[in-house]
Amino acid sequence: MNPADGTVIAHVTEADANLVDAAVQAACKALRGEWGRSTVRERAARLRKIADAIEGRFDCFVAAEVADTGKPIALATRLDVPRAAANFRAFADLISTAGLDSYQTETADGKSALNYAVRKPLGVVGIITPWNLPLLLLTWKVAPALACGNAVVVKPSEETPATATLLAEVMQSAGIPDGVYNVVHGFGPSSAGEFLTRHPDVNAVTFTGESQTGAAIMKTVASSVKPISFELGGKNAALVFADCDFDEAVSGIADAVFLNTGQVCLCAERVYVERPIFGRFVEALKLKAEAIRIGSPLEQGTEMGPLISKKHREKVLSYYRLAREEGAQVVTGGAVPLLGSSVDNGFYVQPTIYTGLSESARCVKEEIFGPVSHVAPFDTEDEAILMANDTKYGLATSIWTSNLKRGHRVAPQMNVGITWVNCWFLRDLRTPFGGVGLSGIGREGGVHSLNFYSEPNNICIRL
Ligand code: NAD
Ligand code: 6OH
Repeated sequence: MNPADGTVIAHVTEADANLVDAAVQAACKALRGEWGRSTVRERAARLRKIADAIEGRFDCFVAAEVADTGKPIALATRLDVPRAAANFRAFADLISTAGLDSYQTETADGKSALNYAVRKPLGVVGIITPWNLPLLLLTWKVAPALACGNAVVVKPSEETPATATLLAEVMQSAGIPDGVYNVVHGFGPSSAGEFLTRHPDVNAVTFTGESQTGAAIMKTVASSVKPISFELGGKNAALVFADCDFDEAVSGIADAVFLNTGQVCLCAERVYVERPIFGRFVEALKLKAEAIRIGSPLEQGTEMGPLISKKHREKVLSYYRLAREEGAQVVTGGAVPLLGSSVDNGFYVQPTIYTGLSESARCVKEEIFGPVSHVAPFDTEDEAILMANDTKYGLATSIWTSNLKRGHRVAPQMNVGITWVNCWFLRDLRTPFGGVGLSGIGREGGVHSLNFYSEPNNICIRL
């Protein structure tokens, strides 16, 4: 369904257990063939070809992503599709230069042994991804999995099946052997997602999505003790100190709250502002929110599209109602915009800012995943740190200050996987990415991805 106008754009076949099994068997067969014997150099070259082929069909990928998600064409052009190509190039580079441990070992008899580890693929990796950044998050896992020599079966979100399918065409054109990249479509429970995680020949599962879904997948994979990597939800804080560069902080926070209609796991749904600038900051953020151009994703000037689905809009609107019940002051938004065009049938909501909630309010504790944030004042650095950390999630924080010492002092005290100082969602693909608590298990990115998607085999030779 097109979230921008509620029309059906395509039908997708739901994979049953037999079709999932066929995909897994195709992957097993590929591992026994040419792909299983491939060298690092060959795989790196193929990954670069995939990146080139994505760029060769750039407009197709943008169109598919925009149709599936309703995100503005400018955003898919700037973020999603370039990152997909970058993911393949990054892991082509990383696998080409990655080393592993080696130790010369002295033995009791005065002789020695040589230990060295080699990197082996896991085998068949099941990859399950969400709808918010469908191609970006899928390729973030497919690229390192292929770099390490695995075969994959991917199950994209039922909301956003198109780009994973287009990627299969790209794989063929880039010379990836049949069976190395397989796509199955469908839902999660009692459908393709569960069949994939349950499959005995799937050697590892990597998942990005909701924390609750992560818990369900963990139960399913427990009986076969599969390695897992989970990138889950967030209820991320931003700390704005009075000594920040004010305009830079307002723009940065507006981005951190509203990008992709607030549907980025890293988005800041809790903003804490030092009291001397609180009033001025809230006013400036309100002006930013009200200036966002909401509209058809196909128009170049559009800055905010709809939410992903009717169901998700109902969830976000239920939090907009709950915020009022919990005693919030509505600074701006809180409703459905009326745009006076065909997009009024789409799943839009207004960018929304609240103040005045208690720190124990559900709207301050639970992930909403929409273009909404609560802004609260703080008086001391210690108080700000305590409030930021008072959550069961732990994905990302951003800190806004011109005091470099403060930035260094506060950043390591954040109970999260990623802290940005004077920026947000600034990515270097070599860095560890992931969360603590309800936000995930494990890290992907750089060598951390290589370590998840491969198994070291230590070889010890008596000299
Ligand atoms: P979701 O958990 O509902 O679905 C994600 C995927 O899991 C889909 O493909 C779905 O079909 C599948 N799935 C659902 N139940 C399953 C089951 N029982 N077994 C196997 N597969 C199952 O998540 P969503 O609504 O698509 O995405 C939004 C959520 O993802 C938010 O919570 C967001 O914070 C999180 N997210 C996290 C990150 C991160 O890097 N930490 C990145 C993006 C999104
Ligand atoms: C979540 O919605 C965004 C995740 C981003 C990444 O995983 C990334 O690598 O940038």
